[in-house]
Amino acid sequence: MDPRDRPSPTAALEALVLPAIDHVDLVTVRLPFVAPFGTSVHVWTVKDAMLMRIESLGLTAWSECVSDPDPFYAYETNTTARHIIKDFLLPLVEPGITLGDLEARFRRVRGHGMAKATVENALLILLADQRSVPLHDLLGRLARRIPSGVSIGLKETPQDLLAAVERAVAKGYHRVKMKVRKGQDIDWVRAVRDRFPDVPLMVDANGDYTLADADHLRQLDHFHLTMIEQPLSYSDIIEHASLQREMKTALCLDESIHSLADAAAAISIGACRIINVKQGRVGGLLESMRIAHHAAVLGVDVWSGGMDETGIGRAVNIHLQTAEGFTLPGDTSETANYFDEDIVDPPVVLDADGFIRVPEGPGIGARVVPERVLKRTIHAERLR
Ligand code: OSB
Ligand code: MG
Repeated sequence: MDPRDRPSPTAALEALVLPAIDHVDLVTVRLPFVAPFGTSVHVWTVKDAMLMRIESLGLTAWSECVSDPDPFYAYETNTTARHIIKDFLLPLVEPGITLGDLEARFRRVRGHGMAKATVENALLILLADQRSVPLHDLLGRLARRIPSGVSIGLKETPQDLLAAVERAVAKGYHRVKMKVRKGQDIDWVRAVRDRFPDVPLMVDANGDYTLADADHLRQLDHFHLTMIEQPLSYSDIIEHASLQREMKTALCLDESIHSLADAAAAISIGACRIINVKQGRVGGLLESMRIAHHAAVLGVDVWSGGMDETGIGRAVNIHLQTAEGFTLPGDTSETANYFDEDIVDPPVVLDADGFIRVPEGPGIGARVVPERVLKRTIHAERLR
């Protein structure tokens, strides 16, 4: 069946009517990571998370912008997101219009998906709170257990890497992702494979290679990896199709995918066999559901990425994974993997089988603890 003939997974959401809003604040918190997190591009030692707080008729909803202070994962930063939210997106939010209307208004603003998702998530969470239903319920989905996955950053030594994989396997994570970069790849993957022959394993290069490295990358075909995430440039799709034709291992796109149109193009030219959906990167939950639905129709696997979020963004990613099409474990790990003390309670934990429970309370289903937010705040601004 032509994907366009299937019922839209977001029609009911597009019809939701926006409530009146009394106040909007942007609050940036700084949380130390339990250990530095390194990709081929940058090493982060703290999480500077820009949060949106909206107040409406006595209820308060929080969302999280997944940008960093720097442009080392995506072009958006906390500063650009603040600018776009404040000067272009928030003025378009009007009570009485539908979420679909709002999306149409947002479309005039080109790009800046993380900024758009921050606003859309805050509104969806508020709407869920107002109905006293969990976010996944508002999305029209049933609670289910979410499989877990962990993303292990670049380590100083292979021993450190093996120790981290050991901990993940002992915890019961359903799959392990390890970051790689040019020169810190084949031997490191081999070391992990020799020690853990059966663990579902994948690598993420965050765009560190070029097509000239194709022969080198082909060596990864020997390690039965579930996928290689974003081997080539953050902005490329077409060269990934060339590389995919030369490799047995499935390629997965992360940075390159900003919309349903990108995902559809990538799938149709064979640039990847798997897609990492980060709700922030693609502009929100509705576009995420459209991508996952489109992929499901075509039999392409999708999983939810992460941006080492606080409990707010982490909860949003968990609720999203109840949607149709999320077929593989995502980068959804325990809070303790990142923070000793989050701003949200309770923390995300794995059950004995390595699954994560989808919260059943209203909204994100976890409490944002005001004192912890206050203690960690490095910037705050009232927008409305
Ligand atoms: O490429 O998926 C990525 C974190 C920050 C920026 C980019 C990425 C990541 C991760 C960690 O891999 C995902 C997580 O555990 O939240
Ligand atoms: Mg990635």
